[in-house]
Amino acid sequence: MKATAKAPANIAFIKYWGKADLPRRQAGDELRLPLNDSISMNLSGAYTITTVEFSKEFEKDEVILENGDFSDQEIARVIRGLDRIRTKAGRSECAKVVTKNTFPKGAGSAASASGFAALTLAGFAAFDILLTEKELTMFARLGSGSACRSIPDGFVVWQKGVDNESSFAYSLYPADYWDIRDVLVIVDRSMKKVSTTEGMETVTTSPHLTARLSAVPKRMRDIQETMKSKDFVRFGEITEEDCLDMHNVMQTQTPPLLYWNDTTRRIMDAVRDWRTRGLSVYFTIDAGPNVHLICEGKDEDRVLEKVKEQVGIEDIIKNRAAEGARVISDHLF
Ligand code: 2P0
Repeated sequence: MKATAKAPANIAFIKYWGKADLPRRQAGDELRLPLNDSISMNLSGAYTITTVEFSKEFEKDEVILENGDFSDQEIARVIRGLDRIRTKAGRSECAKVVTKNTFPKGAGSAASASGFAALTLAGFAAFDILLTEKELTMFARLGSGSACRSIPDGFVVWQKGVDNESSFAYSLYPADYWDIRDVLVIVDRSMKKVSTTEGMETVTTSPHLTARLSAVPKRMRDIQETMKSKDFVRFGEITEEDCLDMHNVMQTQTPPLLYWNDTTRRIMDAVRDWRTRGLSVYFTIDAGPNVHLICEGKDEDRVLEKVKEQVGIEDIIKNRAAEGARVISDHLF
């Protein structure tokens, strides 16, 4: 009873920040229903590969991260994910989970998204349980909200919904629909000090949250229009606008969440400067200092050339749009 899955990280153009079911979470029954819809693209160069093996021989669950360490809290969260899979499958075997990321965990590059998408897929596959894609997105969401967007292919919408069944993700377009690139610029590999789960708990302390939640529905409609017509400039503008809007909420929460560092700010300024010189590139930033440079395939080489001139860069991960999570056959472990 063993299976391996590969799942991509995803970058959101309209972002998820804040949960609607905080009282439930406090009661210990978190559904991770988001306050707003979001839209993302799976990343070809940033992914997680996870093997789950269930066996009667195992006396306890074991969770191993091959290239790093999990905290006790993170291991407990993975085990809660295994428990949900066991409950659905009507099984009780303990598991060995071995996982590996191609990118730094906790640095705002969505390791929990690819991680819980891969765990969900591998876990159900190990028990030979076939779920629909929609059901898989719901189970992945219970592990980490944004993980639901790493299950379907390409460009993905997460519909916020009002309960467990109505909050799921679906593919809007396949990966080859539009040649969008994400040049992920790592400016700090260390773990962020405040996790996204913790950070979202105080979202309602921001005086800007109400304005953000009123703006997002139109932004969701508008960005989907730009995707339909492949209007890259407008698409980039909306992406940047939503990123700044989300960070405005984060920065005005109590306590404030200040994720950017000097290099982040320098790259944001540089992007604006490159645009005035005719290079069509936009930035977006998650809950960390790393910068995602969004451009079309034809401009990627120029973007790479430009960004490599910047100081303070630790790594660059090139991404195209990717398919969603997949069960893969035997592998390295
Ligand atoms: C996003 N982020 O839409 C936004 C942008 C971070 C900033 O989804 O508590 O790790 O596990 O549901 O999914 C990160 O939030 O939070 C996230 P939990 P998650 O990509």
